[in-house]
Formats: sequence, C-alpha cells, structure tokens
Amino acid sequence: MEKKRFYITTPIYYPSAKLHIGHAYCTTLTDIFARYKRLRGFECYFLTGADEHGQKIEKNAAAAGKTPQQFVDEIVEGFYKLWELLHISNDDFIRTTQDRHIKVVQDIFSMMLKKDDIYLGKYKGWYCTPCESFWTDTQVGEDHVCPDCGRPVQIAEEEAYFFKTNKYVDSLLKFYDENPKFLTPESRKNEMVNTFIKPGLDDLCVSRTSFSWGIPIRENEKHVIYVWLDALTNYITALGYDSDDPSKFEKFWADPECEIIHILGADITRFHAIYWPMFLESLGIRKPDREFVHGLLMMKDSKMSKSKGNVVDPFPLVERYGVDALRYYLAREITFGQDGSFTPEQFVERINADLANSFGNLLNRTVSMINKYFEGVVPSYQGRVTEFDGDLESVIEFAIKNYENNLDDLKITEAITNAMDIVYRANKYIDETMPWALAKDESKQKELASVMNHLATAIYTAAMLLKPVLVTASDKAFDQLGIEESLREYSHIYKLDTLGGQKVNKGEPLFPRLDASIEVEYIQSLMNGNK
Ligand code: ME8
Repeated sequence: MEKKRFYITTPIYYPSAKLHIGHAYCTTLTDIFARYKRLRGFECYFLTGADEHGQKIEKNAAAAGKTPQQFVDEIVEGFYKLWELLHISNDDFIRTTQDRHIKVVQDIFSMMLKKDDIYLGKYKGWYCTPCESFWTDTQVGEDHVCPDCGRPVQIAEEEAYFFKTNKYVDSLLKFYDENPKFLTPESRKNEMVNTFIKPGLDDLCVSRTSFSWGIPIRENEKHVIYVWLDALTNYITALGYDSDDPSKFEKFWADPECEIIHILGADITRFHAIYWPMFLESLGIRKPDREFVHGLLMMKDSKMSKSKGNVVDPFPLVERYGVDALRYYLAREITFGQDGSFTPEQFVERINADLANSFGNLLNRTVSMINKYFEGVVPSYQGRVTEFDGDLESVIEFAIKNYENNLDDLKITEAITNAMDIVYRANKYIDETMPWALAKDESKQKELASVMNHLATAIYTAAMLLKPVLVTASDKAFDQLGIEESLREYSHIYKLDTLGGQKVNKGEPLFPRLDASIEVEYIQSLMNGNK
C-alpha cells in the first residue's frame, strides 16, 4: 500500500565555508520532491541543517580568529539566507550544536557503550582532515592520498572508542537483499558491497581526543564524539527521538506508515549506507526506506568543493536570472543520480531554449491570441475539433502519467522532460493548426476556439507539473491565464473542460531571452572571482 506520509532529509552541511551550487543542487532537488509530494496530498516533514563539529571547523575558526561557535553562527546565517533565496520549504533546520541534539547524541553513545557495541581501543591510521575520515593503507595507496578528495592524508594515532561494525555486517547485507530500493542508483550498492564490505570492514572510530570542538562523551570527558556518529543521528534527534516530546519521531520515523527518504551526495554514501543502518540497528530502530545518491557537480574534471575553492556561488546567479531559472537548470540539466558539470554556456542555453523560447513564448503567444480573437476569455472545451486535438490530448495525458511515475521514483530530471513534452507539443500544435489563418475564415471559428482552449489546457497542465520546480513562474503563468485560485490544486489537473470562461491577463514575459555572449561572459567572471 502506498504510504501517505513521508520524511525527507538532505545531508547536514559543514559550516566550514560558504555553501556553493553543489549544496544548492542537493537541497533544491530535495525541495522539488517534497513540494511534489505535498501537491499530491502527502503529509511531509522536510529536514535540512548544519553539521557544526569537527577538526576542520575548529581549524578554520582559529584561522579566522573566532571561537568555533561564533564562526559557525556566522556561516549558518548564510545557509538560512540561501535556503530562503531558493524558496526551500524545509519544516525544520537542525544544528548539531543545539541542546536538543547534544544531549541525545550523548545518550545514544551511552546506550551503545552499555550494549557493548562500542569499546575503548587505540587508533593508528591515515586521516583526511578536510573529509574528516580515517582510511586504511590500501585505501590511501602508495601516494598516501584520500580516496574521496585526492588530497594528502596524515598519520593519526590516539586512544579512541570504536563501533563494532562486524557485529552488524551480515544483517546489513541481508537488509540490502530484502530491500532492493534502499540504496539507489543500483551502482552505488554494488560499490558499497564490493569496495568496502567484501574486503572486510574495520571497526569504526567514533571518538577523538586530538581536538575538542565536539560533543563530549559523558563517561570519559577527554573524548569528543567523532563527527559521523554525531552527524548521522541528526535525522532522529531533529524529530525528538529520546526526548521529552517524541511525537514527531513516532509519527515520521517509528511509524512504518511513514516513508523515510535520505537524499545525499556520492561523497558520503559509505557513511549513510553502511554505518547509519548499523547504528539504527544497534539502537533497535527501523532503517530508512530509501537512500538516493545524487551525483556531484564538477569543475573541469574535479569535484567542486568548499575546501578546494573551485566553486560557483548561487547568490549572484539567482539575483540576475531569478530563482526559477536556477532551480530549473539544476533539476533539468544534471540528471538526478549522475555526475554533471556546471558550465555558463549550458546554463544560458538551457534557460533560453526551455524557459524563454518554449515555455514563456508559448504562454505569451497563447495569451495574445486569446486576447485578440476571443476578447481575453478562454473558449470552452469543444471536443476534438481539429485533426490535431486528439494527439495533443493524448500527449498531455501520457505526460502526466509518466511524470507521476517518474517523480514517485525520484526520477526528477525525467519528470521535467515529461512536463516539457507538453510544451514542445503545444508549440508544434500552433504551427500545425495555424490559428492566424483560422481567424481569417468565418467558417472556422469553432476550430479556432478549440485551438485556444487546448493551448490554455496544455499550458495550465505544464505549469502545474512544473510547479515544484518553478516556484514563482508557475503561479505567474496561472495569473496570466486567469486561473482562479480553486483550480490551482493538483487534483484539477487534466479535466479538459476546466478552463472555459477564465479571463486572461497579458503580463510581462516570464523568461526574457538572454543574450548568450553577454551572459556567458558575466557568469565566467563570477567563476573567476572577478565580481
Ligand atoms: O559531508 N556537487 O557535509 P558537506 C553536488 N557534514 N553536491 C555537492 C557537491 C558537489 N560538488 N559538494 C557538496 C558533509 N555537495 C557532512 C554530511 S550528513 C549526516 C553529514 C552536497 O558540507 C552533496 O549532497 O561536505 C554532498 O553529499 C554534501 O553536499 C556534502 O556536504
């Protein structure tokens, strides 16, 4: 049975530096999915946040001459601003420095210690400070570089607590087998099993003594909890697990009727797909239904990252091109689940081709024609009058079905192409039916009315399907088509006789065409740090 409630999360990002377009990508796509589910009548809880502890943040704060708390407070302000700018509809924002999180992480550590899932030992190994990850000899290879980010690693030795991973390996593999949708795309699961689990997992280091910016372990205060046990548990501490008010935890996690989905980037799959299910099993709590791993945005073959500094800042892009353009570009251009790269040329081309020339232009032409030929009132549905009406109707019907199937399965990019198929078909329908010629022929008025009604329906449907992506433009399209408030609910989609009698309002073009050479140069200058 389909679950009617769901909980969706993004990773909690490190406030070690300003966020870049890669973080905007993950949060925007998660937001698109949350908005879609809400449109479809689901009760949704959407969480994002900040992962504020660790050596990297301690170092960066010291370098900036600030306390770690001051440092993260300032950077997290920027997170809030970015999510507001991008119209992110999260229900909560967790910070790992909040009391609601700290106390529970300490309890969780104590529970695991009591259960003998955690023990005190000694750690000697390779450590990558920017990634906050320990690695084995084999993993760092002869060059002694981090397998994730490619930077040099250092030897670290210290007394540390360890989580007994081997106690939970068999059950994890069984869980993978029984839940084929748990970790997707499928290639990610193969990578986990073949690269990490089969060669043998080391116990996981869960505490550090060489820095102090972390949650202290109650039983042994010279240790702080190692970032991943602190970080991953945010997904349940935010819901009030083990607190005075566990009602959200009961509703959005413990209840099997709630679907739980984590969205994350390929760089942190190992922690989410291997250790997180183990931690949950240790605590006797159910595992999430799905972990969807999205690809990474690259800059000239290397991962865009805060610590490398090769990043694109989303703020000036939204300021110049609008929130819808950036959201659309991210969701449409980079197939969700695959790596992609940001290039100014593709950015401008995508906005011009899809939003200005296809969607915006279709709306503009249709509203002008309804004004000109029908005094601004959408004619009522006449049935299939021209020889092209039937085909347009089936394209619309088929697109809705595909869109829903794709989005339900997190295939966001594919779902957008389904919505755009309606737009492309409708533009072609104008060329086929030639309304300007029909208008000149007294005997063709019924055909002309049918064409205008079909065009209005096509735009209405496409704007509805794109609503989770185009958070302002879909409503502006509805305004121009004169769609009354009650018809802006998804449940009205594809009733052919919905729009007759609506009064259109001509407005500004939704997406003015960009001058490619000027805009490419502008974006390049942002990337070179000249602005
Ligand atoms: O790893 N392309 O935080 P983080 C696409 N705090 N997405 C990218 C990206 C890129 N170039 N760079 C980052 C952490 N991301 C931990 C997470 S969760 C319990 C703890 C996105 O600030 C992507 O989603 O390094 C990636 O997984 C995440 O940001 C890592 O953010």
